Formats: sequence, structure tokens, C-alpha cells
Amino acid sequence: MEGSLTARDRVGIQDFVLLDAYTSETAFMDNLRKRFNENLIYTYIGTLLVSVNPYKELGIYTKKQMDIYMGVNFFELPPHIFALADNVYRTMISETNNHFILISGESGAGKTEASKKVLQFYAVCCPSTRLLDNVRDRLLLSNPVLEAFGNAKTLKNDNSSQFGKYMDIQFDHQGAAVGGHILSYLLEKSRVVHQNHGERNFHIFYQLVEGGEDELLRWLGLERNCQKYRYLIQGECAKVSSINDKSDWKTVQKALTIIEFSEKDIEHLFAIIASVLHLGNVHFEASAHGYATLNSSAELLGIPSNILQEGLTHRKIEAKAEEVLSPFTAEHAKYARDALAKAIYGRTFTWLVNKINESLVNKDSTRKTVIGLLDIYGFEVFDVNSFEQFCINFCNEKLQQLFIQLTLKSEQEEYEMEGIEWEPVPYFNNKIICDLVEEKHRGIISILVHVIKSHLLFLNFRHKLADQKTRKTLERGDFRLLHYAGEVTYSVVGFIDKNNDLLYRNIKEVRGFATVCILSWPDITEKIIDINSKIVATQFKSSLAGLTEILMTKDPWYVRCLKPNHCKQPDRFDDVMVRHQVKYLGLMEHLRVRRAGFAYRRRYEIFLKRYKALCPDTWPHWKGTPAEGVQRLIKHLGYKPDEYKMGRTKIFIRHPRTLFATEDAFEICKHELGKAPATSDKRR
Ligand code: AD9
Ligand code: MG
Repeated sequence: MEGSLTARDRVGIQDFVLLDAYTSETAFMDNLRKRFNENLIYTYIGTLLVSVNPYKELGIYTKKQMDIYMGVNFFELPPHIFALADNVYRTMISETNNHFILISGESGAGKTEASKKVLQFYAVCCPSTRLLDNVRDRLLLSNPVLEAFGNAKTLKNDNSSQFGKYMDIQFDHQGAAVGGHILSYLLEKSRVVHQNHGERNFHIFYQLVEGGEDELLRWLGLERNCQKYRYLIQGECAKVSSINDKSDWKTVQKALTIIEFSEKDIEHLFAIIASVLHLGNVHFEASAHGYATLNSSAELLGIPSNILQEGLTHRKIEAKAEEVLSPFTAEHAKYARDALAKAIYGRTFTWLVNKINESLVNKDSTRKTVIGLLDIYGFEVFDVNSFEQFCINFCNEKLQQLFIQLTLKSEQEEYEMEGIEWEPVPYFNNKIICDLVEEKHRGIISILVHVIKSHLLFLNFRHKLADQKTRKTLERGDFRLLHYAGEVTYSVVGFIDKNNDLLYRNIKEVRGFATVCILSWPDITEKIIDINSKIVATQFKSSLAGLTEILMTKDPWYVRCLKPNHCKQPDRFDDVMVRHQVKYLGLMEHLRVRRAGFAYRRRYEIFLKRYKALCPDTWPHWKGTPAEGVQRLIKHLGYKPDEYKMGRTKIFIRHPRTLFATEDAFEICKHELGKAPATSDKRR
């Protein structure tokens, strides 16, 4: 382990809070690099976990490792994602409150992997009954299913999440995982019809074509050749060396069965996936082949093919109580085809999430606590950035704002409120950028909505967005945001189309004909007349506001993921790149606040209630104020003056080891008293 000086020189320090030169970015980087070179990818800043993607298997996620970390005090073992998971879990049990783990970092930094490790830890380590085993399996197996339909190979990441995911894991009072619920955020579905060079469509398409059984493919009218499908080959990389579509197909099949999708459901699901592939091959120069694929698509969706054809090639216009059909141009027809493909896929994804949720419902209504896991798409910058990047980066911007609020801002405000002496730590607050995007009337989203409603060109409104400092000249149709994670130039081309989730009205009617249940499943947004609700950006903004609300009611924990290089390579630590992430993630500021501050704080009542048995003066009842009781208690326990501070309502403890010592004494005392309080952790 990391005791002796030489070892410490070699492997660095496992908690940045203990770094001597804690204000120096160079020292921070040195420590991170040292550890990375020794395959030590985790380091703490207090209770925050910093993780650097190793891009190789380290053998540190075994059952044996889980056992080692289970029920052991946070700082007693080398940093690990399991230690964090365990700490969150035990805090939830002992305080009977709700928590969330926010996993952030840019695309490819390791967020999804981290979230899977947390889930695995809970699935394996929490007590269970045979009855609940299937809940755990379903929780675990929801991952491969959602990844197949919601992840894709991008330039940044071979398994890049194209949707945001928030998952509640519900625990009963004995700490068993009894249920779960998933919220998904804005699936980036334009990739269904278009992929940039070097990128793929969603994994599931390739899995089906590569792995689907002969009989199934025959039934779906598919060939076992991705090159045959226009929607699969625009990025020119249908095959990816790191991905095994065939075996992933098997995993997904098995998962679907265990999550209890019926045979009919699975049949419909793949009929839809195949119909999208067929749709992609429809072209509108009346060639026989084009119509053949249209027929296949129609058949799989259960739509009469003349209706589908009419829907894709004509617009219905209402004139004087009469309906007139006006033909589309070929260009328009392609647009209609792509819009339908995206809508079908989007609907299917929503249906999938709902089905999984149904299978995760906790049927027992007794009191439960939850741990929320947030894994979203990471910040991304490409050569050309469009509406998708705008949404993804805005989402990251909002989460950064939440992090700032909950750590840097509220932490400092709390010291002030509690009357604790404190040297303020300056930090960059990105609220200004969030406001620029989402402010009522003046924000980019508001302008966008205004433009869409009044059928104007978004280009004309560019000057309204340009009140930021810009260095390089912008092309017409560009605007630039100085995000917390760097500046990004967005091209507004397609912003309006991508925002309009409205299908041509007649296409919507076409969908109404579909006999496949997934598509006729009611869409709540369709009941809302307000045009605002149809605009993707507005929907996204309000769903993010909803997410913030969910998170604000829970206690936060953080995993900050760093990407060591741009080439997805092991053993390469690009200094400039990592330093940039350390900066924009606010890790130095966080460290400064942590270092100057106190690792633990507890309200006097709670602290006293838990530990009063440790002091004869406070046991069994303390007659004075809770603050006086705590004062008496810690004097008895021998706390040194520099180890704690007394605030107005809380005690602040500088280092976790102080609290751990008290906690250990409590465990022994509990044992001696021969009583097991409800809060005991029986796993130890
Ligand atoms: V994105 O925003 O969804 O594009 P993530 O989710 O941050 O991104 P992901 O977890 O998918 O990144 O990690 C990318 C790849 O890095 C994985 O597919 C693994 O190959 C690799 N990785 C990430 N974390 C680990 C790890 N702890 N151990 C080994 C890892 N490999
Ligand atoms: Mg991911």
C-alpha cells in the first residue's frame, strides 16, 4: 500500500486533500500522472472521486474486489468506484435519506463504464432474497438493451451514449435493491438517418444484420450485409474492431427475455428496426426497387403500402372543407421519409424505456430510499457542431452549474451561515452561459422558439446571439458559445428542422394505421396543443429543469471522469488535454474549498442522537441544548481544537478520520450495550 515515502513518491497520494502543494496545478497533474502510470486510475478529492480512463482492462472490478470494499470505511483502502458506491449505500442506510451520484466528464471519459460498475456493485453486494434476484438481474440487464438502442460509435467513443440516463435504484429498509426507474433524456436520433464520416448508426441495427438468426432475417426481408443499407453506411465504418456485433446481439436477446419482453413484443421490436432499414432504401425516382423496399417497410409496420407511399410523396392540404393531395418534390419526399424513420425509432426507444420500467416496478409499497445514478452524454466538440451538440453541451453546462451550486457555492454559503471563519475561494460561475441559453425572452432557446413560431430564418437572428466576445470571425450562420469546457462554434444550419418534432400531418396519420403496437402506443405530447411543447429545445430545457429538481432533493456524490488522450489508447497521458479537463471541471477550486473546509458536518441533534452512548454525561438522556451536549461528548472523546468547529446548528469535522474513530468507538459500544440500533450495518 501507500505508506512509505518511496511508495508515496512512486504512486502518488490517494487523496488530493493531503497534497502538500495543494494549490499548485503542477503538483495536481504530477500526482494524477504518477498514479495513472502505475495503473491507479482513481484518486479522491475528499469524497469526490476522480477517475482517469485507462483504456484497458485492469482486473479491478472482480467479485473479490467488491468483497474487499464492502462495508469498509471510505479512506481505509485505495480509492475505488466501489468504495464510493459502498459509502453512498451505507450513508443512505444510516441516515435513511436519498442520494445521487453525478458522473461527469467529456465524451469517452468513462462515465457509462463507471455507472455500470456502481450498478454491478449494488447488484452483487446488497442483501437479497431469492424473490428479488430477478429485480437485480433486470436492473443489470437494462444496460445492454438500452446501450444497443441508445449508443453508437462516434469519433470520440466507440460506445458513445446518445441519450441521457438517470436511474433510480430503490432499496427497502433492509438495504435490498427492490426496484428501479429510468428517465431518459433526448435521444439524439438524427443519427438514424445520417452519420458523419467515421461514425455509425445505433448499435442495434448492426447487431441485427450481423447476429440475427437466418430465419429472422428472412422473415424481416433483410440480407446479412450492412453495405446493403443506406442508413448503415454513411459513416463508412459499419465494422468496428472493438465491437462484436454478433455476440452483442446474443447478449441483448438474452437480456430482453429476462426483462420479460413477450415474444410478440420482441417480434414487433425487430420488425420496426428492419422497417427503418427498408425505409432508408426507399428512393423516389419511381424505380421498381425503391417501391419494393417501401412495400417491405409497410408490411413490417402493418401499414397498407399505398397509404405509406401516399404519405411519403404527397401533402394533404385542407381547402374549403375539402382535402386536396399535392405531390412533394423528391427532396421533400426524402425529408418526409427520414422524418418518419426518426420518429419511428424515437418512439420505439421511449417504448423500450417504459417496458423496462414496468419490469423494474417495486410492487411493495413500503418505505424505500433511493440512490440515483446520472450518466449523460459527455461534452463534445466536432469540426462542425449542430443542434445535437448544442443540446448535449447545454445539458453538461447545466450539470456543471449544479455542481458549482452544490459544492463551491453552497459550501461557502453554509460556512458563512454557520458563522465559521472562512477565507473565500474564488471560482468561475457558469450561470451566465446557462442564462444565455435558457433565459426567458432573451435566451437562445427563446429566440429559436420565436423564430420557429414566426417562420423566420434563424440566421437573421444571429446578431442577437452575438453579444459574447468572439476571437475568430464567424461565418454567416454560425454562433459561438464560451462553454465552461471550452468554446464551441455552432452552425445553425438545420436548427429549425431538427427542432420541429412535428411530422407532416399526413405522415402522422400514416402512423395511425400501423398495427404494430409499439407505434400505436399513446404519445402524451400529442395531447398538448401548445406549440412550445413540440419544439425539441423547449422540451429539453424543461426536462433538464425537471432533472435538476429531482437531484436537488437528494444528497450529491460526484465522480469526475477524465480522458487521458484523443486516440482511445492505453498508457498515454496527454498532459495538455488532461490539464484542460482538470481546469474546466473546477477540480482545483473544489480541492481548495475541501482543503480549507471540513469533510463532515452534522446537525447537533443528529450527531448527539447517534453517539450519545459514548459519554456517561450524555447517556441515556441529555437535558441541555444539543450543542452543549455535543460539546460535552467530543470533550469526552478527546477531539483536538483544530479537528472541529462548532457552527450555529452543526458541528464541522475537518478530517474523516476523526469521524471514523468515533464511528468505530460507537460500533464497539453498541456491541457492549448488546443492542443493535436500527441504523446498524449488519454486513460488517
Ligand atoms: V460518452 O459521453 O457516452 O461518449 P463515456 O460514457 O464517458 O462517453 P465510456 O464509459 O463509454 O465513456 O468509456 C469509453 C470507453 O473507454 C469504454 O468503452 C472502455 O473501452 C473504456 N473505459 C472507460 N472506463 C474504463 C475503465 N474503468 N476500465 C477500462 C474503460 N476501460
Ligand atoms: Mg456514455
